[in-house]
Amino acid sequence: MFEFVSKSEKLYVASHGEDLDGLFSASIIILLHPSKLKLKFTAPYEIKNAGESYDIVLDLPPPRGGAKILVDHHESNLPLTNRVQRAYLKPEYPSTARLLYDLIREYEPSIENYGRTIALVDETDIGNLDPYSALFTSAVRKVFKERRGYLARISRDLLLHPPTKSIDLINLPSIKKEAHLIEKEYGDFIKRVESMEGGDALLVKLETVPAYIVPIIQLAARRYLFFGTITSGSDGALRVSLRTQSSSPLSALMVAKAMGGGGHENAAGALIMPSDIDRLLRMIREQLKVELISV
Ligand SMILES: [Mn+2]
Repeated sequence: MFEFVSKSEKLYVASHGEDLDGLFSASIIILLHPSKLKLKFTAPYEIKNAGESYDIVLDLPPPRGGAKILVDHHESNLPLTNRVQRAYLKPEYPSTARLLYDLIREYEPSIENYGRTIALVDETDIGNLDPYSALFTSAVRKVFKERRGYLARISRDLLLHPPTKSIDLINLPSIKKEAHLIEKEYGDFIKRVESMEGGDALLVKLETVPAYIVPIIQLAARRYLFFGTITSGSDGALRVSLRTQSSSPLSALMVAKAMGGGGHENAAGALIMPSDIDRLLRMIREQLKVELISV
């Protein structure tokens, strides 16, 4: 893995552009291969059926077009590993960045300078978000949607100012402004989310607030056994993002898979059609008392 990255003349790399894990996994590749690197930030629902091929795919399902190397930790991508020449896919890992770090540290011990940042990536990727990391992730999603080319700058910034605490994330020079804008615009909304009382199961449909606010809304997820957000995706489809407690009788992954999606046991998602919402509600209602609200 390390030899391939350091010896290749040119590298075409795809990484997940919607969260810290994807961004910092890209940072690690930048660190090893600073020149002639073509980085593409994308999302699972975009790359899964794409015909394009890559040298390295990080934290994403491998595309139909294939890849030389896949580094990932999503269990639901295991059936797709036949699309790649070499797959490093370990669902037991909390983050792809940690897996990449472990694959590389033997050859490049200097990477251990980023050990505390990797621990922060782990925390955010297993869903332990706090208001700072949620705000950071919202800002990243906004950038992903509005000016994706800027994400590489954030990946470089993560190497220059390695964050070790969640508050460091929103103080990164490349994201600070965006994070403050979101905080200013949705501050009241954030307070409302923080005061949600909790319960069995809740689905939140976003109608008046943008989809990039989802990570902030998910701060309420730990107060519910089963928690979901529904946002509008492309061409009429809805994007469902699910979070569950390990004590929930229904896991996020079970439900996401039944709806044609995937992810991790307690953090998963799917693209569905509006007509599928009833089926989703029925499936949850069999096990839990569920409420659907719009915000
Ligand atoms: Mn990840």
